[in-house]
Amino acid sequence: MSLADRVLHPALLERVMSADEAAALIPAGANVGMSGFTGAGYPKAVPLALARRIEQQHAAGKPFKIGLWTGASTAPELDGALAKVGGIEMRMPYQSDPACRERINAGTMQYMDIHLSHMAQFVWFGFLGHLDVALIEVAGVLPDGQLIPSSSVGNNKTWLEQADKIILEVNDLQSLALAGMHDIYYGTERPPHRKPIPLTEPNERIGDPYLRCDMSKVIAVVHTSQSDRNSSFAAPDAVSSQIAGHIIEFMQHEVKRGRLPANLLPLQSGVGNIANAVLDGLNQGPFDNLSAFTEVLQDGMLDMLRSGKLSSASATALSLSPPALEEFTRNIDFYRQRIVLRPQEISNHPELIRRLGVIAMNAMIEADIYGNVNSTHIMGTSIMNGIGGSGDFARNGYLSFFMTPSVAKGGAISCIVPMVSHVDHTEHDVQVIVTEQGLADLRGHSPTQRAKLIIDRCAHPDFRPMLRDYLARAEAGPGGRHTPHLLNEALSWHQRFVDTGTMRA
Ligand code: 0RQ
Repeated sequence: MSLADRVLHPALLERVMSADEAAALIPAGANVGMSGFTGAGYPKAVPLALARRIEQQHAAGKPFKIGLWTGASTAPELDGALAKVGGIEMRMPYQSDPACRERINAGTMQYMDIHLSHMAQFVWFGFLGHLDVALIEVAGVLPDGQLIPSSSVGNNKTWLEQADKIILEVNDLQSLALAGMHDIYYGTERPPHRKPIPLTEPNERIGDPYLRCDMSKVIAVVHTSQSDRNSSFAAPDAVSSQIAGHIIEFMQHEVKRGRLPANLLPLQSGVGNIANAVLDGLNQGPFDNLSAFTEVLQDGMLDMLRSGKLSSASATALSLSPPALEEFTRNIDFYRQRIVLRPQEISNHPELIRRLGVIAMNAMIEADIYGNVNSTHIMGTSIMNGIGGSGDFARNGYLSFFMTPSVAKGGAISCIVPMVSHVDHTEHDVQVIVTEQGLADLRGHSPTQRAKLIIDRCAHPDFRPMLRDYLARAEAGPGGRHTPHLLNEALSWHQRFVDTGTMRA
C-alpha cells in the first residue's frame, strides 16, 4: 500500500521525508511527547534515527539529550535505543525497558514516576515545562486532517494539542480497520472550568473517533512498516493459577453476600503474566456478561471477548502477543463492536473509576504485614518499572487487589515483609492481598488484625514463623502501639538479603 492510500490530506504528502531527516528537526534539549503505551502504538523509525543522531553528536563532543514523555512503556526501538546512547535527560511517566532501568538506577538518566492519569493534566497545568515536539504513530490521515490513531491512544491528544511541532509516523502495519475503535474525549478543561465527564457505562462513547490535528504544526510525515513489540505471555503456571483461583473464589463469595452483582463490576487488570492468568481463570470461571474498564487490553481480555464472557472492554492500549494480534486483525470488525480505546486521562480517570466501581487487580513486588504495597522498587532503591496506572485504580476502585507470588528469587526473598522497602500504595488503598498461599481481605480490620491475616493467609510457610516472631516482639516492645514496629529491625530483612543473598534468618 502506498502512503497516498493512508495519507488523504494532500498537503501532508508534501511533508513526507525519511526518519533521519525528521529526526534532524528535533533540537537538543527539546521535550518530546511520543505516542506509545505498553509496547503499542509507539513511533518505530524516528526514535532510532534520533538515537543515531545523538550518538554522532556525542562522538563530536556535543551534548544532546531530550526530555521523553510518552503514554507508558514503549519498546527497545524507542526507550532502549535512546537510553543506550545516553539521549534521555528526563523520562516520564512509565517505562519498563532494561536499558532505561540501568541508566535510571545508575543516576545517568532522570525519571519521574507519576500516576498515568496525572501526566496529561500536569502538562496542561504547565507543571512539567513546555512540550516542543509531538512524535505520534498513526494508522492514517483523513482528507480533513484528522488522524486515525493506531493501537494505543495514551497521551496523544494532549501531545498533539500542546506541542509546537508535530511529526507523524504513518505505519502500514497498523490496520486501517482500527478506525472507529477509538473514542477521543475533548471536554476536559482546566479547573475551575472542569465539568463532569459524561461517561456512565464502561463501553459508552463520549468523544470523536479520530484525533484532531493542526496541519500547520506538522513538520514531517514518515512512512513506516513495522509491527508493535507484541510480547508473548507465559502460559499460566501453578502459582499464577492458584492466585487466580483465590480471586475467583473470593469474588463468588462477594456475589453471594450481595456485595458484588452476579456479573461483577468493570474489571481492571494490570500488566504481566499473573494478571493474564487471572483473566484466563475468569474466562474459565463462573461469571458471565463481564465488562472491563482498564488501561491495557492483553491476550486474556481478548480471549474473554472472543468467548463472550466479556461483553465489552474500555482501555487506552492493546498489548497483544503475535498470535493474539493475528486473531484480533482477522476478526477486527467483531472486536470494534466491543472495544473502546480512549485517552489515558479518561481510561485512568479517578472520577470514572470511582463512579463505575472498577475492580482493580494489579501485581506488586512486595507487601508488608500492615498492607502497604511496593510496586516499583527492588530492595527499596532500584526502580523496576514504575507505578503506571496501579495507583489510579487502587485508590479509586470499588475493590483493590494486589497480587504476588509469596516468595521471589527461588524462595530466598519473602514478598511479605515487616515493612515495605518503598511505598507506592498505602494501607489505605489496599483492600485485598493475594499470593498463591491464599487471600487476605483487609477490609474493616485494624493494623494488628491485618498483620495476622496477611501472615496467616499470604506469607510462605517458611517465613511465617519469622514474621510472627517479628510481630510478637514488636507488640511487646516500646513500639507496640497502634502499628507495632521495631523500627531498627523493620528493614533488616532486606538488609539480610543484601548481605547474605537470603532473607532467611
Ligand atoms: O526479577 O526479572 O530479575 O527475575 O522482580 O518480577 O515476578 O517477573 O513480576 O513481571 O509480574 O512484574 C510489580 C514489577 C511485577 C509489575 C511488577 C523481582 C523478580 C523479577 C519482576 P528478575 P516478576 P512481573 C497496569 C498497572 C507496576 C505497574 C502496574 C509492575 C522482577 O507488575 O511494574 O501495576 N507493576 N501497572 O525476581 C525483590 C521482591 C521481588 C523481587 C519480585 N519481593 N524482592 N525482587 N522480584 N518480587 C499497567 C500500566 O500501568 C502500564
